[in-house]
Amino acid sequence: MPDAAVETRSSEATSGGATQQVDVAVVGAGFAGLYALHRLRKAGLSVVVLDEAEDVGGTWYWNRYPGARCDIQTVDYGYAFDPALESAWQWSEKYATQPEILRYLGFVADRYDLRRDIRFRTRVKAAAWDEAAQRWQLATDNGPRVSCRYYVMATGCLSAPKPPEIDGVRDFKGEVYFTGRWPHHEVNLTGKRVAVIGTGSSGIQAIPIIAEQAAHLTVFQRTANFALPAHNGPAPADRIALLEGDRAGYREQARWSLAGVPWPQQTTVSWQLSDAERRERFEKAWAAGDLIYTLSQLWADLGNDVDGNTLVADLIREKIRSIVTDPKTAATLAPFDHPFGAKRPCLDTNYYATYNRSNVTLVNLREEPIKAITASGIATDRRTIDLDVIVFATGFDAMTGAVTAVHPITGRGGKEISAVWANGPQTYLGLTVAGFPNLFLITGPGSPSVLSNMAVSIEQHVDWVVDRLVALREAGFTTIEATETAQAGWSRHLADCSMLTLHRLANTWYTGANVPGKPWGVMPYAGGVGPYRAICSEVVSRGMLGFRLSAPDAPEQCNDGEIVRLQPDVRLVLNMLADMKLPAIESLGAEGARAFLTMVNAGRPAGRPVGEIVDGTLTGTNGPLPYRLYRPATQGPHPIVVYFHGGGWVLGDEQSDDPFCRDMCRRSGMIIVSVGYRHAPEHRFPTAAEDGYAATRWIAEHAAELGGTPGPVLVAGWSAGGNIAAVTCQLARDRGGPRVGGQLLVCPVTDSTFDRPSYSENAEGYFLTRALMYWFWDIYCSPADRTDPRAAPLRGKLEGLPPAFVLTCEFDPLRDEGVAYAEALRAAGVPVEQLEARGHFHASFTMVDVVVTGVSGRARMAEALRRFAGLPQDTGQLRPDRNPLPPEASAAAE
Ligand code: N01
Repeated sequence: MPDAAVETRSSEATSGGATQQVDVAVVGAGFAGLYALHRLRKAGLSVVVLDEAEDVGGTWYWNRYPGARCDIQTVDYGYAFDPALESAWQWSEKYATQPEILRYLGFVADRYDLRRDIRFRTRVKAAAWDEAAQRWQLATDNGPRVSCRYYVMATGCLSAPKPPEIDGVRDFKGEVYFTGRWPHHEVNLTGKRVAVIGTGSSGIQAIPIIAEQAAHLTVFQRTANFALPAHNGPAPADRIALLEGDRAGYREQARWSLAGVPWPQQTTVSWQLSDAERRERFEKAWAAGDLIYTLSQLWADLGNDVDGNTLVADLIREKIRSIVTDPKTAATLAPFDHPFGAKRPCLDTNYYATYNRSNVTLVNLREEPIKAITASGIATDRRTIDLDVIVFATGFDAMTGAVTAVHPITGRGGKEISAVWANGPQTYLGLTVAGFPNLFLITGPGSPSVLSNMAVSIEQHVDWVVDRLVALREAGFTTIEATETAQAGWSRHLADCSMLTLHRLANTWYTGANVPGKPWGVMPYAGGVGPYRAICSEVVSRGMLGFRLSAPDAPEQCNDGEIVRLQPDVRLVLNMLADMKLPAIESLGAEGARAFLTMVNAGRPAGRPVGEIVDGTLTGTNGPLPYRLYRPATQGPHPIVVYFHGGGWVLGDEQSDDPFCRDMCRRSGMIIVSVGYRHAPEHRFPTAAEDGYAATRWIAEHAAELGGTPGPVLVAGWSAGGNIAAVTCQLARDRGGPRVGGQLLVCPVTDSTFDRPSYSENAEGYFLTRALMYWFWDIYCSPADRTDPRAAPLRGKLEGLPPAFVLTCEFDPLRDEGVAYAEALRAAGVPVEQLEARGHFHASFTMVDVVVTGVSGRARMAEALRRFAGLPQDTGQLRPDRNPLPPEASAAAE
């Protein structure tokens, strides 16, 4: 029975009467369980590992289908904790086969004498937290029960096969196999009519080999997947040389990398490269045969921007068409419904070429779905295919299934983990779960796990857990448990991280979309291996933040809180700035600060192309002012937005917010005119305010010459530029024009007092400091003038102003005065849309293509501008990154 093949993996034996008492019980004797056993033992803890298999290997024990091999290069896919182990083992290939990896794990088990503490053929039937004993009690199907202080799930991420979900499986009279539970005996497919259902990594590896054996192979494909050629062979000499040149350095670099393989971070973006340069990079990657290289080294926007991604997806589709001779089959094999990398891409050997064989047929389930499996084969709604063998390569109930499907786990108050996770997994760090004391998940949901080189992530998790258990013992604690606050904060951080990548745009097991009824959510941590490692260390250095530590005879210790409140990319930017130990801007003097800003701007990603950029001069009150005009690529005329840059009335010019102006131009489809207003200390208050007003008037009067539509102009500005935009609206109302149709205020300065909470909460550490704001104010405006509404628009009359969009950032000294302005505008009857951006800092939304999590906020700003101008809402044609975000994702930045 196929279902039985999935569900019944070991014989049912009865538990003995005795109970095995240990410090730690570990479930799973794969990569994670073996290393956990080794480290726990070395730490002096008594351990038992339980596994229903007959030997070590975990996923590599079960997944022995034809063609199974690793798709991370074997130089990177192994233990790195012991250099002597590394020298004692030689991989024979670039990508090792399943039998070789299994031999390796057996070798490791022997070398560290691990088998003596492993109970094979033993399934845990239930695990329950015993409140009285403060221990976990485990029932097993073979041998004694286990009582342990700590319980470690080393069950992997892909260990619970998914049921086939196709009617009639039980009726089939032929042979049935699951790639994830391939029999240990020889399976002879020679001369047989075989079907493979599923074209994920397992199917794509198995199909070419099965095609060579079978009389006929029919592949049932529901979703075409991206596959790259492995070009297997000996390990590449350059990687080996790199590793052997500095083994410790190589491994350390992997630990701090994004994916757990030591490739540098790519900074060149796709639009900086010509078509020929992109093709050259792609051909190099195609020839290299390396998934992580291809995902990370082509161009920086491949993984987070739909347009950057489409460029590579198109090149892969072109390759498929060049390999597969039948155009209809090639078209069916070309993935079309998800970005490259959003669903796990595959590494193949002769996969696409296999469809040129005369004994292989591809059935496109999108065109002819399976009606049922019958006694003799598979019936689609167009035909019946007679078969001797059906191979299900239909995947796994990933990540959560690897925990909940193993056995009921009952924590405090009788709560079961599957009930707690009914709406999606809740963890702290992907390692622990509130309400489940002393339970650890190795590479659990919420950790980098499957978005990383598992070998690296497993070692990091095991090391963290064992180090914590040792520290607990030394401190006299016996129980550790995540708090609800910490866990909820981690869920928010996970959702924020999911905005960094395109995984949310695919139906994939990463999000649970492959299992009917499973709650949707990007389950692995998408913020990268290195940043994650730093966070785990920070939890410890901040006094076990988010954990409750206790012991029967000791006072409880609980340092509650959220470990990451910043958006993940904001955190990276701020950490990078902190590491650079830059001087305080206000210590540089105005000239020094301007030179500093020029240097910083030179290092940022180039802005994206727009239709046209024109530099010109307009007439201000006291002479000419420079401007830079950004025109969309679409047919004009276009509404005009007059833009004022940030820089505290002291720094910057009409070019200094260039990427933001380009972005607004592309997203809104409007002309942006960035004004070079005059700066303090050369020109103090009210010069900037008056220049802003005069420039707006001039631009409105010259709209037609500039290619603008007749009618009101809009104003926008960031920071001090937001101040000028707000003031301009008031002056335009009071001085009889020009007509302003709307105002976009991004982190605006609206008042001249410093007593609101955001000034003290965010006084330091978030780039714009309180001291810097003091300095800006002192240079720009004397204290006597600061109550003038042209300096502090919050103090002006607000009735009759144009509609506003006010954006404020949580970690910004200016947050509360921005919020106050929005509230005051609303109270004065002005229509206001407000975005209080959680986890963002003052520069988040102008750091285009650096702070990727700012995308949804900028999309909303552009929509507001279009609304102010009376344009229809963007249908997706205008935006460069037309991400059809699920509602959860669009809300994440707020
Ligand atoms: O599973 P999958 P997998 N009717 O979920 C299809 C790792 N791995 O075992 O995409 C018809 O990727 C399903 O279609 P769709 C690796 O991380 C690593 O192949 O849901 N079709 C899909 O095509 C990998 O990602 C290696 O529309 C059905 C396929 O079955 C992960 O394991 C090797 C269906 C399942 O693909 C899982 O890979 C192998 C149905 N009812 C695996 N249900 C290495 O090399 C599902 N499908 C290390």
